[in-house]
Amino acid sequence: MPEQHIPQSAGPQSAGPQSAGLESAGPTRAFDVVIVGAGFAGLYMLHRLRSLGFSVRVFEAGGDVGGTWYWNRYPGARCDVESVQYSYQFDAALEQEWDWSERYAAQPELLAYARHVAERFDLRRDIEFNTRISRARFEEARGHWVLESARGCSTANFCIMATGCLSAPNLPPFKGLDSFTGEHYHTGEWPHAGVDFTGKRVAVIGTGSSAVQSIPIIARQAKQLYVFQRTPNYAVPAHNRPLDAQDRNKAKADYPAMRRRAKQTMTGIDFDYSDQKALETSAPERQREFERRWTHGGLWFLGAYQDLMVDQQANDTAAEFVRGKIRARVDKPEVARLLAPQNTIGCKRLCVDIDYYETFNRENVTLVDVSRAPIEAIAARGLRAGGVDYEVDAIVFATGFDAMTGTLLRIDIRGRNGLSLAEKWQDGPRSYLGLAIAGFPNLFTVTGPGSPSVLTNMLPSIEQHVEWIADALLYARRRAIGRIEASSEAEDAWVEHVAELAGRTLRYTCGSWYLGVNIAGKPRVFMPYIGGFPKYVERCKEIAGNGYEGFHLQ
Ligand code: N01
Repeated sequence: MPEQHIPQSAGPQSAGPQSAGLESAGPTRAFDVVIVGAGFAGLYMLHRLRSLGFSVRVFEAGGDVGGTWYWNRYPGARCDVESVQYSYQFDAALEQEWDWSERYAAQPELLAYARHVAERFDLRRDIEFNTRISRARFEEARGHWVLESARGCSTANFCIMATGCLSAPNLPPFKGLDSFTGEHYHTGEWPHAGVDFTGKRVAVIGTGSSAVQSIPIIARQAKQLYVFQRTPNYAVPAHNRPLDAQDRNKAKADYPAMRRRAKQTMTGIDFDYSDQKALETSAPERQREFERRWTHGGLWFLGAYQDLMVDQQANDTAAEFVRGKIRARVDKPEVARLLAPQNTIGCKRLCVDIDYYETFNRENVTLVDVSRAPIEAIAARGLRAGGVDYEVDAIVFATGFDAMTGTLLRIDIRGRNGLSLAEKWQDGPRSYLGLAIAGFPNLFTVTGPGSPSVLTNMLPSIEQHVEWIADALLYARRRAIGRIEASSEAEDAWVEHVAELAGRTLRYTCGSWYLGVNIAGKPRVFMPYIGGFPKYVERCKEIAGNGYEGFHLQ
């Protein structure tokens, strides 16, 4: 709620001529806060701060709101946390008025939801679209941030990076890509007009979540589809379905209770997580429990036993169950064998599928195993792998993202004494709570590395960060504090704690994007906080309650 007694900032003011090095002319504008990104994090951050009377400007590289759901328009893109949970909870009226049409909303509906929120709270007037921030630097003498884009320059006392965890697409440097005469696309930068693959020969490279969602749909259009798989992934069925009026009314009546339950779980998702250990139950019992969860569908599967992510033997029981399902769903034993992962289930992000494995029973789909012989090169008319040429009209790179740090490091961010974030993070991301970085005063990251973020339902995690940051800014304003900076000691302790918790799990047993392994040269650091949503929220509350313990306030 707006705090009426706090005077409204005078709003954007001219701060004189632009500083040197800017890419375009025009006066520098000054705000209390600038936010980078107009996805779900940036939208709520704007709304929250504006209602508290701060002058705020959002810069967004895309042409509209939506973030992830603005860019990831590939066929089949949809959330894999149920829509009624993958939604904002900060406004009860918003919850009640929005009707989700499916158990897992598809990208167009998620984008429509983001647009609805932007309109409902009149957010667009403070967002500048098609504006990619290239540099952000802290000016020590003035105690403010200077942000630059090709369109101009702005200053603000506080800078909030709401840039998303999976927003920097990864296109590996395939030899010869420039010579390819067909079309090529990255799932994370899909054309807005859509792509029609009817009658085409298509290659999909990658078998992560984006591929698992898009392959069944591309296969139905294409004349021939080649799937280039380096590592198979585990997928559990979504059992997606339309929601009818009864489903919606039930969900709406349950919203407050459901949100409360969700806040008590590790992932911030309202699931019943078992507190049993897998090996303390009999094999037939386990089979029944896995089957029950498989039939229900979705990520809930991994909640079957509390030790699945810490005990390899326990994990093996779940992995073998899914491999059995793959063998049952795929007609050709050799294809089933290749599709069945051998690594720890849940080490890489578990995929949620609709007809993925059955797609490989189609006559027009070929699985190409590139685990031993990598894609050698791309040529004018196709790809070469394992000494075989595959002629294609289109290539889809479902090759993922430079996760968690990529988007931030693609901006030249400089803190005190000109320290660059790239330098600071050369051995991996260092952050206090995934919210603030020592050496970078008045800079906050929403769902940054070191926070639960990608291991949780993103929406509640975003909301918790937004509210924590807004409270911190309010605290500073009430006490005339101009500078908030994480201390190196608090940051070091947090980084150590995050690594120590991850080290107790099976998360280091595979090469996942959580660890940065998918990006050449990226330090191998488990980036998100794995201690669970409730513990994390509690710690954030304590820190704020203790007068922002671990922060220097001036
Ligand atoms: O990316 P990924 P993604 N040659 O990194 C392969 C979220 N998300 O976009 O495993 C051949 O998972 C790579 O192979 P390997 C979700 O959190 C959510 O699919 O490195 N192959 C892998 O198979 C997800 O986890 C949804 O051996 C190459 C694939 O490309 C995250 O985003 C939907 C290669 C990349 O998989 C990322 O998912 C979509 C090469 N040179 C995404 N380089 C929802 O459902 C890479 N690969 C909400």
